[in-house]
Amino acid sequence: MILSDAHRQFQTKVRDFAEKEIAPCARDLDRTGEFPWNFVKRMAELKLTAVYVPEKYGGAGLDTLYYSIAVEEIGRVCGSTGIFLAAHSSLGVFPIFYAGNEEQKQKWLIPLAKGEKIGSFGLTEPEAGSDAAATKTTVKSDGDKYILNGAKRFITSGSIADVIIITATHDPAKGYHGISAFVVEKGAPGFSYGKDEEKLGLHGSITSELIFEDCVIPKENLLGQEGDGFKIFMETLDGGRISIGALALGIGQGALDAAVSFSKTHKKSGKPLSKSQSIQSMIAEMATDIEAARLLVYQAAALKDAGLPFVKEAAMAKYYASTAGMKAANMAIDIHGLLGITDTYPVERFIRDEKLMEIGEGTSEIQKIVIARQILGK
Ligand code: COS
Repeated sequence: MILSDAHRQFQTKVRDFAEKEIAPCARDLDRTGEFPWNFVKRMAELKLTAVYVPEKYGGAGLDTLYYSIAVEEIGRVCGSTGIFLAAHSSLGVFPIFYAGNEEQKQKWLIPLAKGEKIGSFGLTEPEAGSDAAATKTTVKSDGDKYILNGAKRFITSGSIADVIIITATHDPAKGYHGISAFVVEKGAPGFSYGKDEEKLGLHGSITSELIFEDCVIPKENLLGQEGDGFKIFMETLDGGRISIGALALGIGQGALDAAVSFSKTHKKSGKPLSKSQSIQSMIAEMATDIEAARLLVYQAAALKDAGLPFVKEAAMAKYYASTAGMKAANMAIDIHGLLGITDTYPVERFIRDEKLMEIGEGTSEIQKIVIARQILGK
């Protein structure tokens, strides 16, 4: 897909920022597991924390294609910073942008979009992941308040977020019709944190457990109407899949870049590896897969921007880009040989970070269910 001049200029700007400021720190971030607060501040200054949100609500006033390019370029050098951006923008910001009333937008969307506050999204529970309608967290109405009880798990940026959008059920017997979406603010009475997870990859990203014990929130924190929560979350995930596709694409591109550079600078029998036909074959396969992933991601973004159906295409983009990215990261390690499994080169980090793209925000199996239902009907 040919990008417009404006999209290409934006791509150059984000690439420049990612290469100059984030790339030199990506290895240390992975080693120390420290959250990149300084990059959050820089992304806010560069208006990257809510690229697609209109300027009147604190965003950059651009579109989903710009946003996908931003996530891709940042993911190309650092998966941890990329997942922060994707989770904040697609999962923390979007539900309020999409389903919030004007008062909620003024209160939460503007500071989230400006990057002054961090957003997060609590759907997954210890016993409800892929089956999103099986939410066990309950909500009870109590005068002008709601009382929440339950727990959420594997929540990106959960314990550092200022604003978290969660689901809870009024009545499990009602299935997805009984689920509502709520805004919970840091410090709400009865809201606490379990442990942050130690993960295979994305070490600079925080993955938390959230606990609600008679947690009290005002009635004004309901998003949409009671019972709208499942659909708000499904539609949020539809867009989120584009951003995870973009991140998977970026990480895969990073692995390809590393493999190309290594094959040109390292020799076998006196000749650069890049002169070997078997290496050329691997590079060609990786590059073709990555380009196909890029087309799917950009297409899903362009459809969303045009107001056209994009559910199937977003699921395809996430499924294909994470599969292609994993394959590329694996081949990049093969091209590096044993050096590829050491931390001298970034490819071992890329494969660990990329693995999470196949699982988070809906596994590949879930994406296939979504795609098949769009083609075959339910
Ligand atoms: N976009 C918009 N609406 C959707 C939707 C989507 N992608 N998927 C389902 N819906 C709507 C349906 O249209 C239906 O509404 P109506 O009854 O008015 O038609 C309602 O939601 C229930 O749909 P369905 O019966 O298909 O829901 P299921 O319980 O069968 O679940 C899947 C469908 C598996 C697709 C859903 O549970 C899912 O996406 N799970 C994965 C969740 C996930 O990604 N978790 C990762 C962690 S969150 S970061």
